[in-house]
Amino acid sequence: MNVLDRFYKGDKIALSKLISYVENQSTGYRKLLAQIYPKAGRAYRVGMTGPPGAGKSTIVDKLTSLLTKEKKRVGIIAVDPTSPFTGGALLGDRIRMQDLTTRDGVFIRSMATRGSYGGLATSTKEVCLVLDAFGKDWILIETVGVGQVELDVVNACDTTIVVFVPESGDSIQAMKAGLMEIADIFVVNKSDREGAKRVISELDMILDIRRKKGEWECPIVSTEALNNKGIDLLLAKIFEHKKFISENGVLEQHRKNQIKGDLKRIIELKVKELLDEKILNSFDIDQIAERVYKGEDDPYSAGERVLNKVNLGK
Ligand SMILES: Nc1nc2c(ncn2[C@@H]2O[C@H](COP(=O)(O)OP(=O)(O)OP(=O)(O)O)[C@@H](O)[C@H]2O)c(=O)[nH]1
Ligand SMILES: [Mg+2]
Repeated sequence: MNVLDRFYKGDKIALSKLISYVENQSTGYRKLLAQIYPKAGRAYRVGMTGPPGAGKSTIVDKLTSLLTKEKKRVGIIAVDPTSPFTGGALLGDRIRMQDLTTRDGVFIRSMATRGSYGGLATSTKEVCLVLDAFGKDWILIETVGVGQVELDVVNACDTTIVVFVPESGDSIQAMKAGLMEIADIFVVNKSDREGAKRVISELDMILDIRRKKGEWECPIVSTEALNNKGIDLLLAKIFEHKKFISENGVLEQHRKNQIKGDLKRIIELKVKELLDEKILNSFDIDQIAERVYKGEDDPYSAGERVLNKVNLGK
């Protein structure tokens, strides 16, 4: 039996292999994605971001417990764009994804490498597609930090959760505007610590200005993930958001926008590959550069001429 057959039969090792294949962008990986694509489209994706050590993995773990109790199959992706060296100081106190769970129907994957094209956000999306085609009902994505890569990753999800801790108080005012806008649900974790109430009311004030009638009212959920408190309420809010966007067409529009973005990216990649191939094979780029250098040509006209001669269709 080949890997794909085993994948369709639910073999976890085959799933791992296909994920690595896609993650490494091995030859033919796009053909593989095209093959499994019709099987995907069912999974609901939840993205979670927030400062290092906020308790994201702990929350993901507890959420996964609740979901598996409902017989849901869960895929977890931990996206970590920081190098293990710079993140080293935090590692000691960090819940490792691999330790989290060996429950039935749960699959965990960490990702840190970026593919040669499209970056980490694209690779994450493609790994999601594989998990989706494998039959996962839910995909939970955790990203460390709140930079651009993390924003891109969670933006591709259906429900986005931003996690804070009581210590975040000072930084909330200065928080990147982008982060406020992408959040569907805010979590203030480690509510057992001092300052949680203050952070919640600060957030509430900021959100109040933003709230509009008829739109999703971004809730703030207070949790103590370590003690499993508030996680049931968080899951209830996720379900509420899922229902809200499913019924008012936002989910459909979001998925269509994602498809448009994917299409553009796939075409861009193909054009770039073809261009590289054609220019390298059919034009003496060194000679053109030489002529430009000598003042016999200019790069704009030369570029135009090259483009006119390249037939990308073939
Ligand atoms: N006091 C307290 N500690 C918590 C709570 N939730 C998680 N922690 C602890 O906070 C530390 C970090 O938790 P993680 O779940 O690894 O946090 P993370 O956000 O995934 O961390 P990174 O992936 O490194 O960014 C661990 O020691 C947890 O046990 C909580 O509700 N209260
Ligand atoms: Mg973590």
